[in-house]
Amino acid sequence: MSDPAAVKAALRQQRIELPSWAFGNSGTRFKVFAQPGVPRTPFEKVDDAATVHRFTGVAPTVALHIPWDAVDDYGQLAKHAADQGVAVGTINANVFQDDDYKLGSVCNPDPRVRRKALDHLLECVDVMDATGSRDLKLWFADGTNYPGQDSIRARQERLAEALAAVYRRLGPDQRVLLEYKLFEPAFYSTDVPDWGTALQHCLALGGRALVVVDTGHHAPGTNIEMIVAVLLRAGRLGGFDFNSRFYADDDLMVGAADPFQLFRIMHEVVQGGGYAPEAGIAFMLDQCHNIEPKIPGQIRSVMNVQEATAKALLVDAQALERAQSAGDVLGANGVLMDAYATDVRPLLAELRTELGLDPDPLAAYARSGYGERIVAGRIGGQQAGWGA
Ligand code: RM4
Ligand code: MN
Repeated sequence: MSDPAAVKAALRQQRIELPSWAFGNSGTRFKVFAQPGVPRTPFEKVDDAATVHRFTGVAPTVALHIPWDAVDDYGQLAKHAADQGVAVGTINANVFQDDDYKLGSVCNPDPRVRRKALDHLLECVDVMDATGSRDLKLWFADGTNYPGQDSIRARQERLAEALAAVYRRLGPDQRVLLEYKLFEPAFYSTDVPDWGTALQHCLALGGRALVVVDTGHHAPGTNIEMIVAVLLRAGRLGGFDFNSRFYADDDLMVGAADPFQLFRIMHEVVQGGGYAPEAGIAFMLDQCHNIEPKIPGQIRSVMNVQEATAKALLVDAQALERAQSAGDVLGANGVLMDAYATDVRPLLAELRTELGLDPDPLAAYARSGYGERIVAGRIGGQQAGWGA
């Protein structure tokens, strides 16, 4: 698709999900730097997410993390979101922040701890019922630090058992997205370390179990777009957790470290038929803004995904196919690079104007005074954060 009008029409359809935790305080294991104006409640996180949507027009859902976003009445939170023009998206479970989980959650050798972890996952499905969420996203910090510490095989069995129990509990329109991560916090073995392990568990569960690719969760140099292509072909790509990393997982802004990689990933998504809304792929951000302001950080991230997507949509698929079948190595590479080298910012500015938005979301946000209002208004209470 090299026709700019068609590219704009496709970009209009794009939906990017924001993570509630991006608006809370975050940091490293060394220090969390608090920022003024940070939300104290899930309701205020939703307000910030809605603000990002107001200026970008393509981020109408916000993912929750339980218990960080636990509230008494999820229906009320969903209604608050709707009043702000957004909706609650994916529900993320958290079985990594309790003393009981020192040796793991659903893979823990102690059946009592496994039960507790499973109960939390099932409770997350209750939350989905109340919010109308489609997806449950599971990331497990489970693993071991020392060879021999626990049985790798037994831990896989325990994992399979817990996943099966969660899968049985899902409603007919609900899905489970299983996320993998190479290492950390476990330093020797991680129970879901890679897409192969995740896919194997998903295949055992059924068609509504899908793999989620967190772009920061791979070894340096991993060909992530290849993983995307393979999962898409298998019909098991559930979504993305977009972020960037320079070294290990660090949740920097998507497209900041390697915009070319993001383009290559989006190219595989587009070519593999994963871009259309019917493909059901969730394009989510999973980021933390430790040192930069959070709402502009999210706006920038949304824009980075849009830019990579626009370039991927600009690839002349027919010319690429012709060059590929003719064995024209340089020609095929040239088609891809032509799209990547295109400055898509004017096209995106045009699209925003057509959508009734300001062509420059960051400047418009800065002018809006929202940042100053939340600093002045959110006084007292306990700022949200993940409390490292
Ligand atoms: C994990 C993983 C999850 C996210 C948490 C906050 O590393 O990426 O997706 O829920 O961090
Ligand atoms: Mn993630």
